[in-house]
Amino acid sequence: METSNIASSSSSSVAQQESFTNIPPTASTSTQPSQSPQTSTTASNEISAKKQPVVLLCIGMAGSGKTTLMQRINAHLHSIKKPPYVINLDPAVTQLPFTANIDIRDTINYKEVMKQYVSSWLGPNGGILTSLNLFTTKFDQVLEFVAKRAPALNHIIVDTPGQIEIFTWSASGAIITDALAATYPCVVAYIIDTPRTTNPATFMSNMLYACSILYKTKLPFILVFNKTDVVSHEFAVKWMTDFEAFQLALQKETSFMNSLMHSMSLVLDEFYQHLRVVGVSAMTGEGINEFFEAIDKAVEEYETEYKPEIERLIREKAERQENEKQAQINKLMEDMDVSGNAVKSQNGM
Ligand SMILES: Nc1nc2c(ncn2[C@@H]2O[C@H](COP(=O)(O)OP(=O)(O)O)[C@@H](O)[C@H]2O)c(=O)[nH]1
Ligand SMILES: [Mg+2]
Repeated sequence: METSNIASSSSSSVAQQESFTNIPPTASTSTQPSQSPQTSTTASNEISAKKQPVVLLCIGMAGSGKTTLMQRINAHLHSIKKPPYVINLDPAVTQLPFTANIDIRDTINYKEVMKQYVSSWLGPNGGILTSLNLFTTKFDQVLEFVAKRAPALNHIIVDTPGQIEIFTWSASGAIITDALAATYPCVVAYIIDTPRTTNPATFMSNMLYACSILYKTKLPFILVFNKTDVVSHEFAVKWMTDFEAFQLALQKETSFMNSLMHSMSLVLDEFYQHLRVVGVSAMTGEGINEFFEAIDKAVEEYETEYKPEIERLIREKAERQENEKQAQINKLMEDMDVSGNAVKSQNGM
């Protein structure tokens, strides 16, 4: 398969957009990137001590309003003359309300990926996953582009695919997240469709999902209740801070799962302690200042709690790689010595 066919021939790039070199040919045969671009190049680097822009990862279920919120954040930051660097990682989105500096769609043609992998019956989700995997093979280039612009930036905002699990549970998603978090303060904004979460059972399953993402990404986390122009998020705050109130709401639901939900809500109570909650309307802009205040607090948390841990992991990984390298060199030396002896004995020396 020709990988160049996958690379989009889109000529819609505008001046500020970055352009990539072709996807390496090996990318066409592998749908699972195997190594982090960041760790392969800068594994031994400490996180830079100078002030770095904040990376804001917008994650959430399809239709929760990630893209609309990205546009709101983008507009807000432009209005205060601090334009962000914008990355779109959703290959299947048809229209973006903002111009991305880096757009996965300029490099990967999602429809072409689906066609070319038709023999393996790639459905829409498989197409998005494969596109993301192919893009991840180029993520070192993305990091270079970002690094060049970083000194002049305050924010890097990242839109992720509509299908939440593709980003949060794929190898590519983890590689991209880890690579960004290894260099920049990184914050997850988990976007929730508030009007569709007013049922206690739905609310709890959404919270459990958020909980799993928190533990998966291990990054500072903001719960963003979106669409507050339709339904206020007060009920959610009440449920999260007043355990009895949530139990009462649960009891009103006559369901065979009540006791299970009761036990799970006990677990979630602990999870809520680690969260920042804001209500916004991406549509009207309501709550956007509180949202930015939450980001500032999350960055403080990153600096004091997450950064030392990430640095420790990077150091450990670098040491492990160094040890492995040394072991391989030792093995090579031994092998050379053995073959040298063999040559000597063959020559009767
Ligand atoms: N009323 C209202 N609708 C919103 C808001 N944010 C997003 N939407 C709508 O929700 C739908 C999904 O939004 P989108 O940003 O594409 O969601 P995504 O799939 O998470 O990127 C669109 O129809 C948006 O217009 C909001 O704050 N209020
Ligand atoms: Mg979207």
